[in-house]
Amino acid sequence: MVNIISNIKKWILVLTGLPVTAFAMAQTATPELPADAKATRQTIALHNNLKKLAAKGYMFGHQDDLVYGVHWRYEHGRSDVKELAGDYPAVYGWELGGLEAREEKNLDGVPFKKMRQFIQEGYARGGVITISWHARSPLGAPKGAWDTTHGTVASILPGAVNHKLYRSWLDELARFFLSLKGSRGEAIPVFFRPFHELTGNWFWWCRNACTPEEFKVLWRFTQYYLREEKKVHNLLYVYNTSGDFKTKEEFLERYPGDDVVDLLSFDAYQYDDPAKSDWFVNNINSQLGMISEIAAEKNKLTALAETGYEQLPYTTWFTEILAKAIGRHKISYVMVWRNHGYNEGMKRMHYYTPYKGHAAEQDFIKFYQLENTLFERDVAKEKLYGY
Ligand code: BMA
Repeated sequence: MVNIISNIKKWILVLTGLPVTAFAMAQTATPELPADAKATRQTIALHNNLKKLAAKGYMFGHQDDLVYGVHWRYEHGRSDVKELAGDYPAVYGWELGGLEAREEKNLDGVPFKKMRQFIQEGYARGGVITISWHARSPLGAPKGAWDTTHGTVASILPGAVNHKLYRSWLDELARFFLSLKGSRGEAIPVFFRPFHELTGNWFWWCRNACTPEEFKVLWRFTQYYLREEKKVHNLLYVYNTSGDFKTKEEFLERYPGDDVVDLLSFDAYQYDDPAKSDWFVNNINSQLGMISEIAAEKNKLTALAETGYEQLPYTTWFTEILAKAIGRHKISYVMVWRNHGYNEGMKRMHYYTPYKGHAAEQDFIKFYQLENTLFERDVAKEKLYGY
C-alpha cells in the first residue's frame, strides 16, 4: 500500500511538470503532428487530412460492421450498412477485449485473426479504423470491464502490485497493432480509444473507481509504453468521455494532456422516446458545441464516438434526430454500435442500424444521401493516407 501511495505521489509530481521519467513529461504538442511525434507517414497523413475533411462532412461509422449483422454471421463481403446504402461505412469500429489475456476471440466472439483481415480489407478500400478495449479487470473480478472496484487502476500503475500484468496486456495489444499491415507493408493507422466512457460509473477505469490523477497516469503510461517501449507508431489517441458532462471543465477533468491526445469525443445513446423528448438533440448539440470549442483551442479532432437508438423504434431517427443533433458541428465522425441481433444475455434484439426490410430502411438511405454524411466511397476519394 505504501508503495502504491508513494508511486502515485511520484506520478502526480510528474504530471505537474517535474521530469521524473520520460513518459510523464508534458511536452508541447506540435500542431501539425499527432500526439505521437514519431507516428508513421500514413498516420500523420490521416491526422492532417481529417482536419480538412471535417469541412466537407462527417464520416459514418459502425462497430463490427463486416463480421455480422442482425440476420447473418461471418459471410464475407456482407454488411448491413452496405445492403441498404450501397456502400460500406467510412469508419470501422473494432474491439479488443480479451486480447490482453491471449484469447483467440474477443468478448463478443469475434476471432482476432478475422478482425485483422477485415481491418486490412477496410483500410485497403480507403476506410478508417477505430479500436476500443473492454479490458477485463486486472483484479480478476468476474464482471470483467464492468467491475467498479475502487483501486483497480491504482493497482496497475508503475510500481504497484499488478503493474507487470498490465505491461503484459499492453505487450499483446502492441503485437496486434504492429501486425496490422497494408499491402505495402506499412502499419495501418488506428484511432485507439482506450478507457472509453471514462466519466461514467460502470467500468474499472471510470470516475467512481479512480481519481483524476490516477486516470491521467494510467493514460500517460499506456501511451508511453506503446509508443516508446513497444515502438507502436500507427496510433491516434481518442479521449472519450461518456455523455454526462455539463461543462467544458467537467469534460476536461480527467484530460491527460494535449501532448497525448489527438481526438476529443464522447459516447451518448438515445434511451427515451424522441417523439416525447428532445433531450438527445439538445444535449448532443450542446456537448458537440463544447468539445468543438475545446478542439479549436487545442487544435484537436472531434467525434461522436459511440451512439445509437437500439432497434430504431423511431424510424426516422437517423435524419430527424441524429443528423439534427450533429447539426453544423464540424466533427470527423459519428459511429453507431453493433448489429448483434438477438442477444441472449440481454434477452432482446441489440442492433443500431436498420437492415433490409426494417421500417427505418428508407430513412437510413436518406441519411446516406445527405450531402454532409460520408461513407467509404466518399472518403476513398480523399486519399486520407496520402495515396
Ligand atoms: C456493449 C454491448 C455488449 C458488448 C460490449 C462490448 O455495449 O454491445 O453486448 O459485449 O458493448 O462490445
